[in-house]
Amino acid sequence: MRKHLIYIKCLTTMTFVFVVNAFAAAPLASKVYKSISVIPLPQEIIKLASEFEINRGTTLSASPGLENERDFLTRTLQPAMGFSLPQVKTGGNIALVLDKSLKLPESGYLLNVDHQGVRITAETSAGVFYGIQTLLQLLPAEVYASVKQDAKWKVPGVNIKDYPRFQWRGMHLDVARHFKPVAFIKKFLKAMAAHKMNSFHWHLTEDQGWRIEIKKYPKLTSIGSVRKETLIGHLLSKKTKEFDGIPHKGFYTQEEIKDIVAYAQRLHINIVPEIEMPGHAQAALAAYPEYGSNGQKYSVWTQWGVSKAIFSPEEKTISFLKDILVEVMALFPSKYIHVGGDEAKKDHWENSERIQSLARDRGLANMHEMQSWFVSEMASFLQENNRRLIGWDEILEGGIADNAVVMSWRGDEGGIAAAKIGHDVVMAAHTNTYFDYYQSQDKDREPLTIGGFLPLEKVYAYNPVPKQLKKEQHKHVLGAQAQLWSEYMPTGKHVEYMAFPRLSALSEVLWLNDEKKNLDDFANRLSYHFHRLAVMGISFRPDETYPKEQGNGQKVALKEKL
Ligand code: TNX
Repeated sequence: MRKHLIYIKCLTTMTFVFVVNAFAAAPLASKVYKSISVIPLPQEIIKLASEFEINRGTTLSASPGLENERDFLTRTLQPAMGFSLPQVKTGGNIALVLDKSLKLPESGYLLNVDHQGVRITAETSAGVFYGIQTLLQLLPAEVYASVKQDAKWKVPGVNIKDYPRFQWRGMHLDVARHFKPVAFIKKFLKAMAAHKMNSFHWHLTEDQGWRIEIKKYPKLTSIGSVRKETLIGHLLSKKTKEFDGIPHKGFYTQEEIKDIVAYAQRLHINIVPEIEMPGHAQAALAAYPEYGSNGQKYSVWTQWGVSKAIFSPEEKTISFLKDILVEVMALFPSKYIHVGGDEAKKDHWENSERIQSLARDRGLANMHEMQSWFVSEMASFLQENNRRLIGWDEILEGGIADNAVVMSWRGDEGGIAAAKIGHDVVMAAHTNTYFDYYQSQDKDREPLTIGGFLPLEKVYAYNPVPKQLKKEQHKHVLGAQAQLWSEYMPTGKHVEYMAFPRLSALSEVLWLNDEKKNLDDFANRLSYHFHRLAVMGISFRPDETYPKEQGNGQKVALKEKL
């Protein structure tokens, strides 16, 4: 059992530092939890005896360059407080300060609260932003409400020094199987930011729908964003498949995407767009069959699983996809552009004389090498445009493109193999990060999912740096992310149910150093964090295991809540 250290400093003439084991010293620990239940837990907290009250008289100042962070704080507090904090140039009771001399790890910050006020200091605006998120979590959960309270809020005295363990703290969301509106995306981004997560992987194209407007190829959305109907129930549950007869459609215009990207930037979240290739291409090929591999006419897929529809590896298709990436790059400033690469069934390549002869001309031994050639074309194109390709771990098969980043989903193995040969990796092992899996083994009470079982504890236990890596290879692990594949998540509410509270657990995996993690301590803080999620209007899955004293033994069908 790892020890979890909380430093408690009493502001007296003498300073006492108690080292508290959250398991052993329950009474003292629980006092701390009442006032401090920040998720993810800061790296170092020293609790002070004094406190500060935020009220109508409290002023706010911000260094030049922190206008966005200042506005974020005032905008967040205003609805609940019923007034905006008055601003002063310098020396506010709440002071947001940029200080280039701190020498904290990347995105780190210092947060000091005492009877005189609140001071958040960091080298970067991102650091200040994370300090603000911590400050919000030192306040009552009601700060996230939009009901005017004319608040007088006590902030507990603390000295916090904090910084993230990983630079990639991600969530993926599949909006292709089931489209989600702009308002939901923004709500989700805001909730991510509250957990100090900074990378949103937006899965925009699939067999079952193309969700991003591309001006040069309008049929991608006029045809590719609409499917006639959707499979009812689980893919594997019945011999005769039934469909709902209801068209499912939706896409984001470029204007909407720009708006979401700008919104995310204000929350210090980078959006990594994903355009799937060469597989998961059926919706695109329904619109433009000429870029397929066997001349087949398609319609946008109405069921789940992996379609055999695959882009052809011919020059004209490569140009088509590069045109699409040009528009994608114009919309997304992200250094990383995701091109999928997963689950590409090669049957139509194998069976095509034309593609076999192309392989011979290119000196490629098999269709894995053909996929590798395909991905390398995209990698060099992205690199010429000063971006980096990222793809699912299948991009290792047949030889990985220079400079490509691997997203390791089938387990840790892909990530280990890639890091060993010097490639950067993002860990996304389905065993610990697939939030489309069941949250409980009592499956009858849960909404239908794709399968699997991923309880909160298993998410919390994840260590994105595999033991097999040598110390000098650790730097290649950029971080990790969880996946929300939406075959069985038709609504935003349903996504929230699958995401929370597992996202809260993941945020701590990604932020807090591994040796400081402690499941029981997290569970205690989570019991208060649930109030925050509720005030934010998030339809989280109520947790019956943690904290142990909660849960009245009543078993309700959780799926009825959706
Ligand atoms: C595998 S993970 C997929 C997705 C599915 C998911 C369901 C990956 C790269 N591909 O297309 O939605 O499993 O869990």
